[in-house]
Amino acid sequence: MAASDAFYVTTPIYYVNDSPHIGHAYTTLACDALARFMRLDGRRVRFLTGTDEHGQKVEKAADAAGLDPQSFTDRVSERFRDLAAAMNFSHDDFIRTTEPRHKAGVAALWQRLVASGDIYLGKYAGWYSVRDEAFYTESELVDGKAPTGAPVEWVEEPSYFFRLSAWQERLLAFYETNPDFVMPQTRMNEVVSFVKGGLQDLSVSRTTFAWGIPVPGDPGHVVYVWLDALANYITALGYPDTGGELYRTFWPADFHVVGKDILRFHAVYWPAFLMSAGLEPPRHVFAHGWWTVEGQKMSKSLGNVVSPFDLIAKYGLDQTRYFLLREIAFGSDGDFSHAAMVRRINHDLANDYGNLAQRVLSMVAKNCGGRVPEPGPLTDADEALLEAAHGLLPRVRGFMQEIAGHKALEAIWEVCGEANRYVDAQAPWSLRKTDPARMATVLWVLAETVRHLATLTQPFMPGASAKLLDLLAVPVADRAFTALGPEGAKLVPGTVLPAPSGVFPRYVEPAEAA
Ligand code: ME8
Repeated sequence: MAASDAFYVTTPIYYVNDSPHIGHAYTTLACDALARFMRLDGRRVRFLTGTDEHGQKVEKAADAAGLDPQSFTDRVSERFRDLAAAMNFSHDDFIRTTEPRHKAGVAALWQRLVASGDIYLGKYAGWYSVRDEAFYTESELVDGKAPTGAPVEWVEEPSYFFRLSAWQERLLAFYETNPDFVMPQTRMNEVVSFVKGGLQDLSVSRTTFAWGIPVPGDPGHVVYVWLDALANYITALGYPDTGGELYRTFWPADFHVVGKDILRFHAVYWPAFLMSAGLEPPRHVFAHGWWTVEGQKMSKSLGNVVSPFDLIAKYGLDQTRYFLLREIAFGSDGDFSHAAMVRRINHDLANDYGNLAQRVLSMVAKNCGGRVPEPGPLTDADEALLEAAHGLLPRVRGFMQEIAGHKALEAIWEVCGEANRYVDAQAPWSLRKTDPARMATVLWVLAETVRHLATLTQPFMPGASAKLLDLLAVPVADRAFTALGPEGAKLVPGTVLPAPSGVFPRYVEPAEAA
């Protein structure tokens, strides 16, 4: 049983057959925001990402690049680590399936499954899709292709099988006692009906290529890449050392976050492997939706693959992070478009949030001698705004518990809107001459509100939020969520503030800027 304050979140480990695109950046970003949120909320967090480096798909990609698989995976895996740095991801560990710690863990897991009597030697004859690294039955094919549209080839080879068919009832019982094992709920329903439809034993070794982990005791076979890959979530915790600190603290995982394309592997095969090995299944698998680009499927052949590196260069890092997390409901599909990106940057970030912060900070600089103003008695309007700001954390926490980052941001922006309306209604600029004490109160209430907003936007936009907190001279020790709410830390009147500067510039088309 994991420690009660522990929180373990994982991304899929990405195939190194190709460079990272926004789909990969998206999943890890959602996990990063969640991990950052939980850390600021006082949880002991472990956040894992990595690369999936074995299998026929990677072997073929290496071959096409004219490299041996290890040199090739070293090179492409590096691109994913570069992405993590470029996106400011805060993972605690990056696992590569070619590492000795992982290979040893997979071999141990295999032996455990053999000991459970769930693995037997047979012969596979059926369809295989290298692109999906998945086996398909004849009845699953659509127009001679995998249901995903990927090409398939006929494969006949000796193979070890996992007795998945024997796990049907136990999986259904597990889903029944853990109805939110798969999130969102509609995905849980899909998984249940898939398993109710009957399960076939799963081929878990291949013999027609060599780039993989050898089957213990039978090195003519390599372990099926999905059994190899799924094990990363525990090998990164030191499995087979289940008595070790990491494993004891963090397993079972709180969330495996995946795209909907790989839900079946995580929600059916993985809990079956784990239960067979006498290990606990994860608490939740969250399957998110799919990004299209300007209304089209993102694909190399269409030449419309969006590089996160390009987005960051063009729009800025926190702008990119904000857009991806805010634009679509986590779980639903969504579309990336330049117009939508610019709308979010100029409307939500520059006009709503940036402008609020800029107005408040520049009035404080100009009219309060660049120091946090001293508040007097509070009016109902002041109390109402502060209450809204104080009430944000429990609301945002509730949303983050279901990885609804879009709802969390929506709630934060509601308060941002309220603060903008309050500035207009209170008109502190005209109080300067008539009632400077009241102006000071209004500006203090606003600065406190901005402090709440900036503290809460840290998980989503760590760089810009830190800059805002710097501009409010919030000590680093007061940036965790314990500093929020009526009992939290407050801005101290008289504190000297740095000279204000804009945090969210408007996006101007290069042609307009020239
Ligand atoms: O499947 N929209 O790796 P992979 C949203 N190695 N998310 C997308 C996306 C898109 N258009 N395209 C990709 C694998 N993703 C296995 C995983 S885990 C034990 C092994 C994201 O490189 C999404 O998270 O094909 C999807 O599940 C993942 O990338 C697939 O990455």
